[in-house]
Amino acid sequence: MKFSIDFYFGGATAAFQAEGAVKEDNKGQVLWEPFLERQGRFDPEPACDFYHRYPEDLKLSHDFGLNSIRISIAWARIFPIGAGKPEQAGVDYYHQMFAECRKNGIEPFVTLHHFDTPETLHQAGDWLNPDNIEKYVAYAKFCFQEFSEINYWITINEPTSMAVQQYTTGTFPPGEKYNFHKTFQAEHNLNLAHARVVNAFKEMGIAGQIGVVHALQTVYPFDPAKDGDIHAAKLQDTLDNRVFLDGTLAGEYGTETLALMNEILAANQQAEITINPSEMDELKQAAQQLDFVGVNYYFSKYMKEYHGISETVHNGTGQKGSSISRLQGIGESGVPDGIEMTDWDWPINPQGLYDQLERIKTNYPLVKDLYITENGLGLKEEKPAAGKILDDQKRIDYIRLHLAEVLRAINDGINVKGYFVWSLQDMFSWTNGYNKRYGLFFVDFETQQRYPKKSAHWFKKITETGELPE
Ligand code: BGP
Repeated sequence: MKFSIDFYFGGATAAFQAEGAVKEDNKGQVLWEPFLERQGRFDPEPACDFYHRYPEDLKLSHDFGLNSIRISIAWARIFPIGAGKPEQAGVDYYHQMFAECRKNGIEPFVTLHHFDTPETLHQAGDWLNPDNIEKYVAYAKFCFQEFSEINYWITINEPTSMAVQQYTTGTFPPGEKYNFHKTFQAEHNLNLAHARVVNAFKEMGIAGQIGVVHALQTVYPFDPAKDGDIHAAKLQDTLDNRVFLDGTLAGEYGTETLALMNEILAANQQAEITINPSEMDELKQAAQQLDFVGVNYYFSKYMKEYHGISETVHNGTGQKGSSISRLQGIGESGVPDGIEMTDWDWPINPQGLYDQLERIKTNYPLVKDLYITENGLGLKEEKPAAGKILDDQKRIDYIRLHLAEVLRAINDGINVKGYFVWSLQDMFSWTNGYNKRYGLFFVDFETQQRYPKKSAHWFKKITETGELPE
């Protein structure tokens, strides 16, 4: 079993994490800038300076056999305060960068929103404010008309990461914790924003395809023999995955999804969310028209029954075992014996990727094509000595095991058409800074020099043969 000749292999990036140049060419501020400044943990500038170094990174992609890339457009480069008059310098920049992709034989998969809401709109209520949804739709329509060179569009990257980390774990700005009402309202509003953009894309008759990217965390009961653990897994799955899968891939919330959501809200004495019936028609229409779904997969969760108050501690340093996740009315995350953890406390479980793909095929029959839009391993790494190649065998092992699950899924008739490694080159991590590196290419953030890692050479072999090398 091999990957087909037209399979997309690429590196994934995101504008705010890669570009740097946050104040250049009249770019507007995004929600992270004041938030990171208040935290004082790390500076989003210069990132890996993709804004200036994209020709080199695209050439490296080409030289290492990649035929595609995930990139996002920074909304605040086009509309510095989220709406109004477009900023020509930003528009020109993306045209030039997309042309450079083509020059290198790289197909760009372009995300409209990758965690970087303009600060002005964040201040105005972010995804909880319906007016911001309209501004997002206007921005998307502008991009569809302007960037006709793009064939693959993605509405939103990981809506779950936005909603849950903004209002449940507090690791994304505004940093609010345990507000499940706001979390679920934002989840529904993100589904609606996505749906309106898909429907607009189709109404406008834009050539090309449109999809959405979900972070899926496969949730298992810690002890499959315990009813309490089984139920805790369903509740966590509702918070992380189900509301989005149902909303974007089926266009309707299942009865069980709604019941579990309301159970969480009731257990936290928080009000139910508002869902207007006409919005459900929009969700349905979008699900029927969606061309593909992207799956970002890194880890699984193992849930235990828990009846205490919420308590979460984020491991943002890579100190193994420093995280805690106990959510009132949901459950507690545990680590079963035999499951390897990353330094950031993410349980490694390649089969979780297969299980998610299989679940989408079984439960969401409207879905057409699938892509793995992010998968990879964060490691603490040092610059290789002169003339040496950084040995990231652990990353190779991780990617190999996950790609084997992708091949298994394809073999079982699941239509996966591409795989993007997170990340193309080293950049910063939203909640962990610069010391969690994922790239195929090591970046010296002082000099911005790139150094291909062992994984880049290994990955090249797959792109040449379609087979998984040892
Ligand atoms: C996804 C994001 C990426 C990237 C990745 C790695 O959630 O879409 O932007 O950051 O996760 O996560 P982290 O940086 O938290 O290790």
